[in-house]
Amino acid sequence: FKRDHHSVGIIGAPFSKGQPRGGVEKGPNVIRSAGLADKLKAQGCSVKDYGNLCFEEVPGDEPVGRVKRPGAVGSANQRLAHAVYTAKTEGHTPLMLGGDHSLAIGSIHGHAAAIPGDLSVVWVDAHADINTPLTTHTGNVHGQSMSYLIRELQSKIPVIPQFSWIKPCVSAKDIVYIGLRDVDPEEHYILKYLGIKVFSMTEVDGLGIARVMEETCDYLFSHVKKPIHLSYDIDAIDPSLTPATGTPAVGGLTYREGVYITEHICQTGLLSAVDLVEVNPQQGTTEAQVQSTVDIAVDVLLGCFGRRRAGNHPADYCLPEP
Ligand code: NNH
Ligand code: MN
Ligand code: MN
Ligand code: MN
Repeated sequence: FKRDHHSVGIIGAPFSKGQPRGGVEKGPNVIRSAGLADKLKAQGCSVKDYGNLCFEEVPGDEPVGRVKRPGAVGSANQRLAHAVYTAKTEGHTPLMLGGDHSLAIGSIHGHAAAIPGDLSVVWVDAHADINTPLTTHTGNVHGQSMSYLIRELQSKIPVIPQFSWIKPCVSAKDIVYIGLRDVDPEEHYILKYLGIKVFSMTEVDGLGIARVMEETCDYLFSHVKKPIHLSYDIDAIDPSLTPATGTPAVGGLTYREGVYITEHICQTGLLSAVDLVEVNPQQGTTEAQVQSTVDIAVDVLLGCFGRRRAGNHPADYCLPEP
């Protein structure tokens, strides 16, 4: 297998207006404070931290139909798309620290713009985040991100002026979902209608995570090997382990399954950009709950960038001579 040394471009996206709960904008700083950059360097990565993006206040940001905060969400994602495009173009593997999952719109958009062909998306989440503006019950854009990006769904997406810069850039056949267990009926219909590959928690239970990952890669690599965009919502992991998140859903991935996914994707050599979203320190009831959530988020990211539980050593290591 390949052992590629990533240059990681960290982009903090302290944004929370794709959903109603405050605190998720603190995600980038709490994840950094857990020592992410030093740990990545210790395992052989180079790291460029681009810092946190600044998002503008959008006055009078009234809903468009059911879609809440379209101005703030649209402009934050446009800014993020540019940042991810820049990091990718400068030779880094963008690592976007959210913030809520509406940020996947900008992250995937910027990634797609920076590579010559198409990309594939591995979406690890309890939720499908594929509601259209017309199917959403909550109006929260973090539950709609994928709908704006999938080419085959565009005839079902009404015009939202603040989102007019978004060009659908992902094909339905290039998407794999892992970890689903809280899917709205309309989302379930959309997944079937588009024939999207889904490994829900039922498949994780039935096949085991090793076969799920094997089948994920067989499926994605059956034609050309496209660069992978991994969009990892921390609520994919069981809330007993990662409780500090806005919409916890029981029956999630174990720590081992959550990390195995990243180890497996790393060893394909095709990982091209990563999102880690929905860590919300204000949703933890104790300091230990927050710490556990953040520590697991960091371990997930270390797995993305070369950490293996069997152990690691620098490529140029030499045993000391007596
Ligand atoms: N499906 C719901 C919605 O559309 C919940 C989405 N919440 C998430 N997604 N946390 O990852 O709002
Ligand atoms: Mn999500
Ligand atoms: Mn492209
Ligand atoms: Mn989720």
